[in-house]
Amino acid sequence: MTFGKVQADPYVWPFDGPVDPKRTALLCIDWQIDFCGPGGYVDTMGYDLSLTRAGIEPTQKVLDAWRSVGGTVVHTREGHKPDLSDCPPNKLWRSKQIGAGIGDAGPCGRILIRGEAGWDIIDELKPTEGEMVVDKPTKGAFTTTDIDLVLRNRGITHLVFTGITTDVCVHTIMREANDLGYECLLLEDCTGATDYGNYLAALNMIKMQGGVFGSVAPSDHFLAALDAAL
Ligand code: C5J
Repeated sequence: MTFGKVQADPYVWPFDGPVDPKRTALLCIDWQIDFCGPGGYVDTMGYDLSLTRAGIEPTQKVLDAWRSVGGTVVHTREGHKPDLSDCPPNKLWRSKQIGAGIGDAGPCGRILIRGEAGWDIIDELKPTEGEMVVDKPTKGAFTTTDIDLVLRNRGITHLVFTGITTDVCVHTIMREANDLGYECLLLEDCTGATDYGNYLAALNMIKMQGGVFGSVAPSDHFLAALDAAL
């Protein structure tokens, strides 16, 4: 039966019944200027911003629909303390190698530092009052924040992923969540990577072994399932 379920690849999602907005959270991962805005971290590294910006519009549509049904929304932000005490020396060193040192001054303030302009979430996808915002100094979120505790307290068992970058923070968080038993879906047009080949590979990796990390679908399939489920 697919009523209220998402036509996804490699399996119709979720595995256990129609989409249930009470048990499902929409994740908006690292939609920050540093990852998709002019003058941010990704831009300073010289990557093509159109790749990480590609998912903004589809994510806005999903976010609007999800908010209208009162679903839980969780935003994450990657960033470090101003004194860099939570930045591992190897992460800092590598960022300097590529010319975008964490904590260095850039057009959007200090790169990847909490409170700076570049660390902010882009206007198009700004959190609204009451939405959860998770700050993490890491690619993942489950080992360094209270996200798991908060989701479990709300009875959340299913996660729908949007965000950037597909192959780094999105994948890391999806893998963490999947290991903890969350039923995960990635919306393929609501994400992007700094390299198109890596984006495609990241989608493909999820689909291996019958959905080793969950399932993947276009956002309009999710919206159709949501309509049907309601
Ligand atoms: C990266 C992220 N790519 N949000 N962070 O360093 O994917």
